[in-house]
Amino acid sequence: MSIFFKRKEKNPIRIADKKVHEWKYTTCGYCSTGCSIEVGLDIDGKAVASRGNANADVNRGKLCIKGIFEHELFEVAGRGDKPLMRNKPFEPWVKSDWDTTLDRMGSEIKRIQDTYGKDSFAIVSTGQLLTEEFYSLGKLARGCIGSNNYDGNTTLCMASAVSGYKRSFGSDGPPGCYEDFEHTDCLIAWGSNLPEQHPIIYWRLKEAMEKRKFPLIVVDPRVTMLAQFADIHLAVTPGTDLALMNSLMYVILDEGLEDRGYINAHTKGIEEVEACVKDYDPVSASKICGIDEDTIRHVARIYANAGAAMSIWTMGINQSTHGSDGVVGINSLNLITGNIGKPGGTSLSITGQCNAMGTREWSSCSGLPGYRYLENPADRKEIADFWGIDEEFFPKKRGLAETDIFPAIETGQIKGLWLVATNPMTSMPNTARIRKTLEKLDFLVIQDAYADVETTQYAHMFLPAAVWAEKEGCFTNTERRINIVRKVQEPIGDSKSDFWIFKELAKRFENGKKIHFPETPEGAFNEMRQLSKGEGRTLDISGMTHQKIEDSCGIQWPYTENDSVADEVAQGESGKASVKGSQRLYSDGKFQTKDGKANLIPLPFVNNNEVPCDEFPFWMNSGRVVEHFHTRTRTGKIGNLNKYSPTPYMEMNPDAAAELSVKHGSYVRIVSRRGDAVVMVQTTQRVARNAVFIPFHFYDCVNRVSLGLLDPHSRQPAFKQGSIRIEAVDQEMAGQLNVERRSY
Ligand SMILES: Nc1nc2c(c(=O)[nH]1)N[C@H]1C(S)=C(S)[C@@H](COP(=O)(O)OP(=O)(O)OC[C@H]3O[C@@H](n4cnc5c(=O)[nH]c(N)nc54)[C@H](O)[C@@H]3O)O[C@H]1N2
Ligand SMILES: Nc1nc2c(c(=O)[nH]1)N[C@H]1C(S)=C(S)[C@@H](COP(=O)(O)OP(=O)(O)OC[C@H]3O[C@@H](n4cnc5c(=O)[nH]c(N)nc54)[C@H](O)[C@@H]3O)O[C@H]1N2
Ligand code: SF4
Ligand SMILES: [Mo]
Repeated sequence: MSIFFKRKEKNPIRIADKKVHEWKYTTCGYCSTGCSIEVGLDIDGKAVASRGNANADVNRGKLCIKGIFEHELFEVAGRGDKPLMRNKPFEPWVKSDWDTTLDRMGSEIKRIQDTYGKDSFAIVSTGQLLTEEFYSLGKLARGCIGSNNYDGNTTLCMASAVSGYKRSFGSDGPPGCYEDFEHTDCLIAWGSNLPEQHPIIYWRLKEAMEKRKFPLIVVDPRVTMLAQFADIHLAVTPGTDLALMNSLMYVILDEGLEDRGYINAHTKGIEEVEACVKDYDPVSASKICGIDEDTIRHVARIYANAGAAMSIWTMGINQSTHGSDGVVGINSLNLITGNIGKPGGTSLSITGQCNAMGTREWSSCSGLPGYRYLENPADRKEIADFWGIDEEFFPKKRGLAETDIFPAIETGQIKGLWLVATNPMTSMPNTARIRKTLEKLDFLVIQDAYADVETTQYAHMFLPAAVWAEKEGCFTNTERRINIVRKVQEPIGDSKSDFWIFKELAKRFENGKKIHFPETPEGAFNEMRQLSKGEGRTLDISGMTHQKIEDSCGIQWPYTENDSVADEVAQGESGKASVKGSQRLYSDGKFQTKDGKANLIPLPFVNNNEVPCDEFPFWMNSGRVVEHFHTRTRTGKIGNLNKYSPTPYMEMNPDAAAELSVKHGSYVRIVSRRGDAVVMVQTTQRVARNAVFIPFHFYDCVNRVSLGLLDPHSRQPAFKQGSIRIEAVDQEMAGQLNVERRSY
């Protein structure tokens, strides 16, 4: 007889029947994890549900809370459905049609360029378009408009990782993959809070740890959710990770724990690094980074003695004045222990936006498509010939980064700006300055899926874009996996795909008549495949097609034509349709430098952080929460996300709060050298007594106050370090302000 009783169904959980008629394959458009999603459509073709795709190696049927409600983002308030024009900001908008709008845009760009020079019109894009759209925008910006001041919001995000990869390995491109969790013997997470920011990568890590326990070490000044799950939490003094890295290398080299064979065969510069880290013995370093000397030694030994060890990192490293150096430091730690390109031994930046990789690869933002350089004459010629234009049209070196474009507007060097899928009035540091900067523009165009984004206030023109799965094309995720967004429904109203907008605007320029803009994203993808071929190119996608990508739920580059032929032969025997691509880079120890060796670079730590003082006694840290994405243009309008985090708030240590007589749930004013903001206090031991943490998702909040000093290599702002004081405010007025500020 069964030992189980048949349970009486008292309150059975019922999942509402969404009346799904058909499920369509696509890829999540929020973070860079790259989850495969299926969107459920009802009989009328309306998106009513989302679910994870069980065959996808990345997410294996799972989604995080943002993915689960992603089908709701199409039809929320504020979507742009008509092109809008006006003569001056703050005047009423006039609805327009596409031809008139794009004609005016083309003639305004030409007028500004003819009057003030080619580079006086700037373009700032994003990490959230499809790769084929990025490639087309590159053609338009570099090949037709020809302004050198063309960059992306990725300067706020991944620029330090790109710069650090290039300095260490000679090229951008994350060398590892999620499967490395299943092979590693030790993992350090630097300034990365996976459970909230990359929940499905976290789930992969947790699964791997449950199967085979290995130490997880988290370096973060705050007790994040990931820190709570860690074996060792190093609550580093903000902005001093570099001193800690140097000290770990000191111990490893001092105790002979390094991999000499690997260092000699595959790297250069060890002598310089040895000389530099001599200044960072654990006693000296502990005074800088706040981690005690024994712990530094202990962590160094665990890492170096592990069979395979890996480091992952995100914004805690990138968004600092030492961002690029921090990335190089992590790479060096892995190089000296022989942990690059082997299963479980790697240096893996966790990317931010869904397609921050795609823009690095194909948008021509910092160069030319396919990791080519403006500085390289052969690259300029190759692309000019391929596109059918004169190579002299290209500038010979990269122009301004996003964070230098705004100051150039201030000085009058730049007169016109086109923002594509980015919302700097909320996301840039020191927004009071950004506000004044935008007011100086002769001509500002916003191209966004939502007409109510804050930056639109200052615009002369608004172009309504289709969003996410109203379009078709690819995203590349953190582990170099190209996955496909399939169109599941038509764009709303008169909005158009960014792909279409770029193609049509190109017709307004002389070179637009010479350069071919394919009619479909697949046509653009085929051009990219051709450009990716070549001896020694890591970014080779020539073996991929849109269909093959969908059949495989994503393929990791490089994936060459030869790989594809080999897979087809193997598939003929096995009958399987899916292929994998390449899991790791540099497994052969050959890097993208002239002599094939990786660079070990000495990194002396210069403390230029804005540290707390008598007047501004608290460290101010900022970041994210799981249910919101960036400036909330999507998640702020989705009930099941916004309801969990509707109010701008600040984490504050209860002892510090008691000292200042600040109550949990009350409002305070935070003040920095830049400005002030009002936030609600949440007391928690997650933050140290002299530190606060504020989610950056809200308008008129933390970025009124943030510093944003720039990294010298990557030009990425230090969002994570700065200092503030906390003042009392009238509670009623603050509450009212809070209601007014919440635009949705
Ligand atoms: N839910 C959600 N997920 C997202 C996003 C989102 O907006 N919402 N955005 C996506 C994007 S674009 C990005 S870039 C990623 C960001 O992903 P993460 O970088 O993981 O997220 P953040 O909260 O910005 O910052 C991570 C951590 O850096 C720590 N930190 C601050 N200062 C330092 C320091 O000096 N040293 C170290 N070691 N750590 C420090 C902070 O305390 C914080 O816990 O998330 C992606 N995923
Ligand atoms: N204080 C502080 N500030 C930060 C950070 C921090 O940690 N702290 N993090 C920084 C980081 S890492 C990042 S990545 C930035 C993000 O900063 P932003 O890029 O400015 O923020 P988003 O809200 O993602 O803006 C993207 C815009 O694109 C629109 N959009 C979405 N999909 C499409 C599309 O398909 N086409 C078009 N045309 N538009 C679309 C959205 O509606 C939205 O308005 O913020 C940075 N700012
Ligand atoms: S983890 Fe990232 S990619 Fe996956 S469902 Fe969540 S937001 Fe989307
Ligand atoms: Mo980001």
